[in-house]
Amino acid sequence: MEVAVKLIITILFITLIALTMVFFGIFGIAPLTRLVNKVDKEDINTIVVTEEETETDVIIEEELQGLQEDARVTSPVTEEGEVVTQEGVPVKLDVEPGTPDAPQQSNPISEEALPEDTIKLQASAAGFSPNTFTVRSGTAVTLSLTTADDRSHVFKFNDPTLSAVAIGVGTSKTRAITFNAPAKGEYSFFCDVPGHAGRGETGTMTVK
Ligand SMILES: [Cu+2]
Repeated sequence: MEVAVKLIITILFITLIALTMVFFGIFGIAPLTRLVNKVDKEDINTIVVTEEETETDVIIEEELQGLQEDARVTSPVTEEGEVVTQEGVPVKLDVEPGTPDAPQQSNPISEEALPEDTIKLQASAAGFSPNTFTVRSGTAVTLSLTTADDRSHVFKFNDPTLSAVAIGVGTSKTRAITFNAPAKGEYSFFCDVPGHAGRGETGTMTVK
């Protein structure tokens, strides 16, 4: 009889220890371990992302240094086709040209270096050539302006919602700007050099 009681007590004792281990396993030590692991992984991810950005910065800088001084590019375009600032924020089209939120015009660039789908305009006393072009609403449009005479020219839209989209070029130079085409409609443009619009340097962009 005494032996049976001892056996039952031993079994109960072992069961208690086992239950305690399971309890701590579920609610105690194991979740803590998981939490620590999670924190570690997040830290690692943060570090990795930072390193990637640094590497990208270095690559971009090297690429810029490798390019000729006169081949500085326009504002970057995301994979989704949105034109953004250097900080990755979508550009604004109703701000002063050249301000940080505006799409940036390139430095003087050769026409051959421009993307294939660039809309290439020439400006001279004879006007813009072509003086009409059509783009699709929302798409990233690269527009270039080349002077075809010995004057400077400044491309601007009349619509204040596109005030940021402007290109100013000197003699025999080409510059480009990239922006997302606005809502469907017709947008007239002109040369902002005094006297130039009056002699016919005007045109229309159609957005479909
Ligand atoms: Cu002009």
